[in-house]
Amino acid sequence: MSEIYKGNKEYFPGIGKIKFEGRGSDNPLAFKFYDENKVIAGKTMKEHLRFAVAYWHTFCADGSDPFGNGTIVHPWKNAEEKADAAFEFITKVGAPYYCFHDIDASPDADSVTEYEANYKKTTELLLERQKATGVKLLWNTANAFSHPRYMNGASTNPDFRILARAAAQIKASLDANVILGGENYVFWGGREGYTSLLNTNMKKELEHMAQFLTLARDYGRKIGFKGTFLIEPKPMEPSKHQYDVDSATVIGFLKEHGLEKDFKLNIEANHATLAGHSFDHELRVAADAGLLGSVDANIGDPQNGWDTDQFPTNVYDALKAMMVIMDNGGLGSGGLNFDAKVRRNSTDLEDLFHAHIGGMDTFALALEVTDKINQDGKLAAMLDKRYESFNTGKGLEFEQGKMTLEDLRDFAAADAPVPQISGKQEMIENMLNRYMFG
Ligand code: XLS
Ligand code: NI
Ligand code: NI
Repeated sequence: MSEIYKGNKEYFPGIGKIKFEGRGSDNPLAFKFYDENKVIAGKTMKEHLRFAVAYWHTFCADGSDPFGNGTIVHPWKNAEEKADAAFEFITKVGAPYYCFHDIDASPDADSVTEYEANYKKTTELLLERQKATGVKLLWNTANAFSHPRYMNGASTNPDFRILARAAAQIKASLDANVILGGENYVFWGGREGYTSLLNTNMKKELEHMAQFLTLARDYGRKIGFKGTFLIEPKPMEPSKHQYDVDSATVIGFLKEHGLEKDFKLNIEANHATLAGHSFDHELRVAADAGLLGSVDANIGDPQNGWDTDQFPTNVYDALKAMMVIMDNGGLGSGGLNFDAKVRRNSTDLEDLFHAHIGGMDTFALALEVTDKINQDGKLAAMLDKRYESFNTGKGLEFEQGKMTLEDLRDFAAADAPVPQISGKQEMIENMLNRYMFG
């Protein structure tokens, strides 16, 4: 198993394996906080954080936006060169995982059989490189939103023939997943939604989506997929209204259709903010339902109302996310996938390294601070204390379902005046700053 993967050509010359140099280092191509072997709360940083590189952004995105052509030129052209570049990059940056859409890695084709044949070849390319490096597949997925055929949706398309065409992509992607030993499989419903209710039978579309996911689940299990299926909520963009709006909506949908044993949620920070929530809110809702599966680690820009997919550099937000993730006992088979791209004017290939180093350092810091908070125990104790009236007496009876509404009334009528108890928010916020910078 080689440290750095080398294909026929070196795509990132002059950059070696990114090393941990610590806080004192001013080497921009070194980790200041991410020390993969450092043990925190019984596991290494690498085991806690389970970083993944996203094929679509890092090896495909060319900087184009609705107003401008691509600005970033990639020297890799075909699937094999791209795979070489990908594994060179992933091993240089030291991420244990990667994620991809079918057509990020493999050439698309209108004919299903040609598409499948391409995908088979690409799967072999990827498998060889996984074996040579030890890099693993966190998840793959099918892009059933870019091609014009999906303009009215994939599994929610009003035309059955398009639904079936999407199924061919999902089937092939599950086949590839099993060969590559993927730990999860993702569904992000880019165009599973509507642009106008006037031409949409929402009930029918949602039933189709549930039926489609059920068939995918059954097929995956049949061919030996043992990992977790993940749904990635997002409220809009590209659709005006996407059906998988947020964690709570997806949890309700999974439970309604009996899918909650096989499916969990992949929470993306920028999708949370688009839904009008915070990242930690979405993680918390999923974790509380026992359905937190994985994370797409990125950030949006508060001045932009769209999915800017920026690399996570905000330690405060990452900290609040890590607090939920650690409280959840980690991410299980999930990980932190950088669903993030460099800005359109970050045109050096080296910028891909700066971006990932920053993201990895940000979550490493967040992990360290979360551990400090947990070791100290003060925050957890304050949280417990806030609910202590439910630990004994009538409060406990209420929690145990032993009280009626009349009992509550009688308790209220008999009890002494209730003291005012502060929520102490500012004090807690100050404590967080001390944990971070103290
Ligand atoms: C788009 C999504 C997408 C999924 C994978 O907003 O984040 O990249 O993660 O299809
Ligand atoms: Ni995503
Ligand atoms: Ni996104």
